Amino acid sequence: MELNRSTLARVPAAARPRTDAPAAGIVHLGLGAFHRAHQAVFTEDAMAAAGGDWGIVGVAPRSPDVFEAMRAQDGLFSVTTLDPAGNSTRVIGSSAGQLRAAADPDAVVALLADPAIKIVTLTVTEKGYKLDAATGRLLLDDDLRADLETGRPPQTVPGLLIRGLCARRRADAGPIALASCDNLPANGHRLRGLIDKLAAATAIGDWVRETVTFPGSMVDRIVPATTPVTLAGAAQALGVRDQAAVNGEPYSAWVIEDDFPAGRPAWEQAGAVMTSDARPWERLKLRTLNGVHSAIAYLGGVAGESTIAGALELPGMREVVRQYIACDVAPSFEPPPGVDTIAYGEEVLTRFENPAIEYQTVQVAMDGSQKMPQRVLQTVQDRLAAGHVPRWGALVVAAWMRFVQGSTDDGRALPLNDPLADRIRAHLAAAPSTPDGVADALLGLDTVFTPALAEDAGFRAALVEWLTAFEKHGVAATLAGAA
Ligand code: CS2
Repeated sequence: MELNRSTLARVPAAARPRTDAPAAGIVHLGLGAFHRAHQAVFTEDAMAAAGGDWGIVGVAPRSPDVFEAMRAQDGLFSVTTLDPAGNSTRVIGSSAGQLRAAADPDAVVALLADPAIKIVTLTVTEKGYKLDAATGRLLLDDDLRADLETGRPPQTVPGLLIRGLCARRRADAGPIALASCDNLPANGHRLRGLIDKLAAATAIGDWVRETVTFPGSMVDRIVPATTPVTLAGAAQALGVRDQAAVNGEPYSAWVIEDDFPAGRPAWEQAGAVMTSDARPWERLKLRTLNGVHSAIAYLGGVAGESTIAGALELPGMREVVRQYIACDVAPSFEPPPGVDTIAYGEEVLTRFENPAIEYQTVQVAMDGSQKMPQRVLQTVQDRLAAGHVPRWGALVVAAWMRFVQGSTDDGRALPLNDPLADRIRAHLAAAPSTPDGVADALLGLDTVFTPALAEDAGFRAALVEWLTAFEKHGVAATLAGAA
């Protein structure tokens, strides 16, 4: 039997939703596991504590799977918290409908023009924003151009948002907040910049400036991709099948800029922190948590480890990432008041060690061209600007360069799942496969490396040194020797 409103009575009482079929107030773009284990839970808890019509209409950009599953289940799904001290599962009831952008873009546009909708949240991943990862500038590719210049149903996220905002203005549906919940630096400012630029071309620029806000936020919870084991665990805990189940770690955090002109759920009553500037928190999290996650993923992946927790057990790995945090990450920025970056980094390592999470190295490794700039390269750049060649930062970049060559040290294939995959392969194929050749080929990717970074001789030398060590000894022995 499937989870849905009519089978809820079979679910243990303590696991049932804390809200009851709320009316829609939020549209969320990106129905992935992260959203379901994060914003959907905060919003349900906020409504349970303080009420309000803040049901979430979830929009799946492309993939039909989650959309179909949630639709069949009346929008219900469960979140299991994987805690070494004991798991707990609860059904989340904050959903107020589902749409598929690819199949029904007009319905999404109509919803954005509905006065009941007061907030749009986004988890569309780094690449969804069509921004140059190195500089944050708009990437006007063929897809986005077609969305803007032809009357076709929009296929990109920026195209969809602009079309929706134009419709909202025509309908005079009032103010709205567009809140990015992706792991981008200054995500609110980036989204504002993107929409401002596109809005100017559609003559709604003034209206956007007066009516639309772009609160930034730092989002944090480790949510591995759902597997058959996730579904089996959820079925056992609930007594009914749940095809949209997700797992997450016990830790969960959300720091949000309080700039919602048409109101918002009482997220602070659900544990979120409302602030006037989330950027210091985003930088701390991106450079420390995500940067170290990527470091472990590339080093561990090439050494043949399939999970982050497993990769942390490689001899030397913990010591090397601690050096990276202490020598390169921590000195690269001012942390938020009262936070010590090294202590934060230790907490992050403890979270990564959670054996129940089984986060795949290849999952973190994907889209490296979009992730490396804000996670690692800005750290490197800030250290170089301060007159230090960041030895450990260079190791992390070299590990990415080694990973994208496509095989583990013992010759097994590694996936290159990245929007720049073709360019990366072409750059590598055009250069000699020596450490110097690989470094130069990949430093030439101008949407990943800024000119200042690509032309820094000290940084290049450090990269070549690590790539040479990988070639001679492999990653595992390099880590063991470096620690
Ligand atoms: C991870 C993140 O897959 C990845 O790239 O680094 O999804 C990470 O688990 C979250 O940002 C944690 O909040």
